[in-house]
Amino acid sequence: MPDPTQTCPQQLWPAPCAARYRARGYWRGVSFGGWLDEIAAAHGPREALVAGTLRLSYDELRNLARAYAAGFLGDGFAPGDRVLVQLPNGPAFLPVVLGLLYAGLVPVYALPAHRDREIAHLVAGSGARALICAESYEGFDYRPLAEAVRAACPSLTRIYIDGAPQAGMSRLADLADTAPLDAPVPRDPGSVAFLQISGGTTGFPKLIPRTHDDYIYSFEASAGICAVTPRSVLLTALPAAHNFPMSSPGYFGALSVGAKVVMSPSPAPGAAFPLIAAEGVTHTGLVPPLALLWMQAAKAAKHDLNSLEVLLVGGAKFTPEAAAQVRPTLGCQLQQVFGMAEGLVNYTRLDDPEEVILNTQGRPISPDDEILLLDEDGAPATGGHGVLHTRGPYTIRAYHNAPEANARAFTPEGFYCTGDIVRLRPDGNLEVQGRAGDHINRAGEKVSAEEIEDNLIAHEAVFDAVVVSVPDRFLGERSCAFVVLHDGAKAEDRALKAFIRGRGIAEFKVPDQIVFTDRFETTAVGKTDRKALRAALKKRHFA
Ligand code: J2J
Repeated sequence: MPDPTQTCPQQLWPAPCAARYRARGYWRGVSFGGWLDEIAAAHGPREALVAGTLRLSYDELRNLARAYAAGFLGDGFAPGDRVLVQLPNGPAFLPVVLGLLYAGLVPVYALPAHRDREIAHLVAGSGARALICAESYEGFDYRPLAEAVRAACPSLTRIYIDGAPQAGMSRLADLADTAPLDAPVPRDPGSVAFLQISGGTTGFPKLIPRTHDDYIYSFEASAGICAVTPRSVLLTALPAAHNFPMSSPGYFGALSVGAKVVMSPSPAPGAAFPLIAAEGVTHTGLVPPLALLWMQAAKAAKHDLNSLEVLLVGGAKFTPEAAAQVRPTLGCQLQQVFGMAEGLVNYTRLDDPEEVILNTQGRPISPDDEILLLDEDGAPATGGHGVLHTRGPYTIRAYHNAPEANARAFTPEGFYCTGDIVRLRPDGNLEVQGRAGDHINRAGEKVSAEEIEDNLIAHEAVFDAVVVSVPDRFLGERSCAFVVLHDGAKAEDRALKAFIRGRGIAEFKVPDQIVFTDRFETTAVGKTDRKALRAALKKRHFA
């Protein structure tokens, strides 16, 4: 087992690439700590963050982050230590994350929806020494989860609770009372700033190491492409730990130009619309199912949404028909975004012809983003469509601590295999056409078929299980599990779902539908080829 605290050499860009990215000005050589000082110096008294009743200027945001930074260091953490952050879109999220980065600590992001099995996996994979979570959110008490993870993971010594801690845990807010750190803890801008989670096609989520240099480039360039200016107001509606609301252009992109960031506790229209009206929100990002919901809700909305200028939609395919409804219903411009936490992000440009904005997922951020289309056997694709492979100044070269996944997901030349089947149009824009991999894109959350299968097979009555994605009018895709029981065994749909929940995984991974079947016709498709089996089952039942 590789050491979870070490960076593997494959993670680093080859020296000539790194030199080019620096020479071209993509990598500015600034760490997140330095970046926070830069934005505070440039925009000090301007409003930076609105979250619940908290309102902070850039100066105040930096001071609070500096206090957290001093607090973490005072608790004995050393630069480079990893800290798991599982916080909802509330007042604590940004000051805490910026505090960690200022102290040279490495956040490991998790979603509020994750449960103990996933959190333990992320802690073990990163060697995290501390865990930060809310006391409760959406009716779930995170403290027993944190304690269970600590019991399972020897690296984890400290638990910070945003709210009331249990015995043996610390109160997060106490850290904010520490005398602020004067200057950021120096970090190599080429080093890993944080670990992001991948949607994952196989097994558990993998950890994505993003460096200061590459990430700051991606969101600063995104802010320009999305026309975020100091007078912009960006609403963070999607879960803040996701790469999309973080960096496309995200709250980091907004802060980089002196705009105001508003955190919405939920992406539901009931929470977001009043904030749009009250704060004059100009930009936000949504996954397609939420965009559909907002367009529906806007027809009867009591709130004034006139301030909205740009709606970014991505994370899953937005149909041209739905795309055409954005301006008539929400009165703002659509910007499609096709990105991934591993790096590459494509945008339609705001001055593109309507046809491009409605029908494509745009083109890359950087002139140095390389696009390679291969067929499913790895040969150069013909006819302008194939599986998208990419490398460039903000796309990782390897996952953290995952040699087997790396062997599958990266070519020897360092291209990341996205698993997305795309068409590259002559005008340079990409159209996402499907996926080569086996995951379910459930309302933008990527769920690995294999991970659900493994959880189902753990049930004593289950002999075998195969999970496929099924088109869903609202979610885009939903999961359907085909289950074969052991001879004579009995299990019901509801009991199996409850079993999966009880194993400590996020609710969005519980199969939406379970179909019991006698056996899989493995002979027809080859015994071990689960990919072919998935395709055959899907075709037979849902074609
Ligand atoms: C079709 N599929 C899409 C799109 C992502 C910005 C926006 C999204 C993500 C994201 C992100 C799609 N049409 N417009 O990180 O910075 C699918 C593809 C892709 C996978 C990545 C960002 N936009 N997808 O969704 O890491 O299959 O990032 O490979 O969660 O989502 O998922 P994720």
